[in-house]
Amino acid sequence: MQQTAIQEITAADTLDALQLVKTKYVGKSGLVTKELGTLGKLPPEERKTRGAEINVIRAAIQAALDEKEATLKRAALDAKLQSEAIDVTLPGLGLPSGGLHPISRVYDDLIAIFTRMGYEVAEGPEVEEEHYNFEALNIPWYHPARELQDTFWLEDGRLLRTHTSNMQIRYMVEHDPDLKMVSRGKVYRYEATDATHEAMFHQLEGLVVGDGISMADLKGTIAEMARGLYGAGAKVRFQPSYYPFVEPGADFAIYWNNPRGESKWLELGGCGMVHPNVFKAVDDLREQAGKPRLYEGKTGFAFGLGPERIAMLKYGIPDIRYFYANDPRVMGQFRGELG
Ligand code: FA5
Repeated sequence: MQQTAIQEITAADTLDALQLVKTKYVGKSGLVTKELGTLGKLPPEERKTRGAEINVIRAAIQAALDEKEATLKRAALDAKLQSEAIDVTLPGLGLPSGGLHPISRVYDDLIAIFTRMGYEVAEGPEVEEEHYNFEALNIPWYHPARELQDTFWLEDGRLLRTHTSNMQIRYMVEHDPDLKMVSRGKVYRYEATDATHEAMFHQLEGLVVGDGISMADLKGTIAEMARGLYGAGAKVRFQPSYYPFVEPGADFAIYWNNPRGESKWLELGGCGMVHPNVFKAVDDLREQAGKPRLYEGKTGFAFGLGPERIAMLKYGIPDIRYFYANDPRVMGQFRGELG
């Protein structure tokens, strides 16, 4: 029995297997234990020698078990340390990382340029009252300009703002002149989409109000923005245009060589000198809110532009709809710092 037990102990290659052998021989109802239990039936003279014999066998088996257990435990510990060891020569694991959307990148560039020039950054609602989107901006209900910006209406009479110019009004109602403000955000128009038009897009609005502000200040500001975006060689172009909330009004374009060697005039947005009717509408709203009328007689300029146009040219994206289609083949190119 001792021999088979030792063989089985040697063969046991896991702690579990060893435990089975242990139970089989020296457990409570193991073979050796049972053998000891038979001693009581033997005559007293045999009992002593037989007992001593069995104890020797039991001690040998127990010693073999203990030794094997220690060996197996050491092996298990070694394996564990081995698996936890750090191999500094292994190549690192690539972690998937997100990235900023190209529109966010362009916005960040623009905001940085304007905060450097001392502008405050404001944010306002996308669901807007008709008054702030149209009336206060000198666009009464019968005005044909409303058709230039086809509108998503809500059942409660409010609308999805068609431009960020609502922020001109909201900001002037809240803040006393003089001021310099930029505001970014989503705008919505009920129009058919194509490569350069989306129903949801973004705008950056700018507003400066003070005394003796002139068209020259406006042109200088747009030129400074262009240089901030595209470097010292950037050129800007203004063409007369009509927006009810400015007089005179203009569209502006920037001439730029992009990284792919394309140079072109990029029609970016509209601008102009704040219309006196806008200041009057602001003072009316301020008066209703118990605030002093501080705007009539002031001068100011405003502009609004589309960052999608900048991003399309900067990153060589041929169709505005790619920005919002969530196609990983497109947006996957804007991971990390790339771009
Ligand atoms: C306006 O929205 C005026 N609020 C801009 C303004 C502000 C004028 C302050 C004067 C003073 P307009 O509709 O032209 O203007 O839009 C301005 C810019 O938004 C456009 O030049 C273009 O860059 C972008 N834009 C207009 N419609 C879309 C569209 N459907 N998809 C993408 N970009 C558009």
